[in-house]
Amino acid sequence: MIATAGSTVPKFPSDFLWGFATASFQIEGAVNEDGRGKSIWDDFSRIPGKTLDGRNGDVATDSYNRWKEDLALLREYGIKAYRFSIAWSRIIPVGGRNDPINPKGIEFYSKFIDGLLEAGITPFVTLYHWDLPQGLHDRYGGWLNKEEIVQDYAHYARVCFQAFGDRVKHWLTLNEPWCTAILGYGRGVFAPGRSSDRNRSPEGDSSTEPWIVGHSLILAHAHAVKIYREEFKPTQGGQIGITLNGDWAIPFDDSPENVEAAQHALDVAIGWFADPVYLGFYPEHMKKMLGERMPEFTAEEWTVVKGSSDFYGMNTYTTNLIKGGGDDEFQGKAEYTFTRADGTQLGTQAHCAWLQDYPEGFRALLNYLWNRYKLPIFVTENGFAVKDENSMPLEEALQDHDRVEYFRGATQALMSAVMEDGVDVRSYFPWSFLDNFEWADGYSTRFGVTYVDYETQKRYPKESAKFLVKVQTSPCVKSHP
Ligand code: GBH
Repeated sequence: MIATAGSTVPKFPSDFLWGFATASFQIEGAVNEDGRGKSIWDDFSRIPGKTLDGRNGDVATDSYNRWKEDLALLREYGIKAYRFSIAWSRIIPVGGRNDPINPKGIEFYSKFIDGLLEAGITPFVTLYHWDLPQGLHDRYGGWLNKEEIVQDYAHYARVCFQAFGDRVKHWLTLNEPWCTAILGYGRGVFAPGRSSDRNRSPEGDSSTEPWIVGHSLILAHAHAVKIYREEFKPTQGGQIGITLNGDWAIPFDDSPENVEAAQHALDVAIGWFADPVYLGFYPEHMKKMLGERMPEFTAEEWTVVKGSSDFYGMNTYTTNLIKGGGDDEFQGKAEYTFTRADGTQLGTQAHCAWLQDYPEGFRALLNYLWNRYKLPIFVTENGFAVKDENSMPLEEALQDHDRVEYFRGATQALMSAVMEDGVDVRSYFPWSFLDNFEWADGYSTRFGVTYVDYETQKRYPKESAKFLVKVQTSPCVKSHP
């Protein structure tokens, strides 16, 4: 709804969390320090051919050792909040509910959280950003084993609530379960690298495993939330939810087939997780598409799953044009393109093939999620990788014009969604605070608002960091008295 004279114009919330985001394996390095156990990404990223530049996560941005320097930079930026993730295998090196807890791991995050709070920065903590303890993968197949993983994850979550919940009031259970399931067990491009493609993966079954893994992920999330709400929330008083990836889907044209396909694309990208968690059912399209391969929840499980998130956690990067057809189940049997019917491109192309800049899609998706799930939205990731930034000289890379334009469009879309459409948005965390280990891309794709020179580990603010710091203090988003 567009606000008109006489109607109440929604205000921009004064406690809105502006910040930056990162994830443990992408920045920490120090994989053998202070008793950390291996994660599934350790060895996977060392296998030749698994990352574009052949590099791994052993050092990354060395943030485990340089956390004070990172904190000083966050403080210099003057942002209000910082989203980071905890490495499960630093807290419980082997991972399981009967395995030893590592006090050094707890101490590391505890000190970091204290440092953030002293700097007036709100910690926004992800419990799981893809770095499953290798020990659990070896012991029982990790996410493929629902009975075990749900209990082990719930135990790990409880340990974190106990250790950090007196100071952390914003929790995310899982980052982007779609990626864990599809990229790790369907396409085989992420750890643990399972798929049906025997040229790529020695083991795996892309037709069944992703759906089994998705099911375990939903239950693990829901049980952690149940524990938080029953044992911690009454005294600690924080909020907890899941964060999902999802990009806006526009029908390629207005043919009924393509209009339907766009909804199907959203059903698999978002509804697979959001419909069970927020509404209490799986999307019809998925049930039809997968038949007996779609694991069902028991009545008892549904009572834990339905309503298991206090807010909508949203990671979004782009918009796709959707055509019906094709047999890619991971896209809902729809085809994705950025090329319009008239041959033009949707927006500016990023370094990654899957990403173009289209701010209108961000606004549309915020409205879609608000109308469908009716909960406050925390935008926990949004960002852009400038084409060929990695091969530019430093001075040129710091002038990241396309990223600035991306964030200009995105923050304007965000303002419009809040102030004109009345969408309840509570945070905006650009991805990422630093250039970092970009998973299967290695270090060749840079998403940071801060440039990292991997030779020296020196950090340099890009134009986009300066732009975003300015936006959050601009008059229209300043606190209302
Ligand atoms: C985020 O995922 C991650 O949370 C973050 O760790 C990462 O660094 C950041 O994006 C930048 O990539 O072509 O089939 O491989 C973003 C969601 C979903 C975007 C999968 C890329 C590729 C699908 N991602 N998508 S495919």
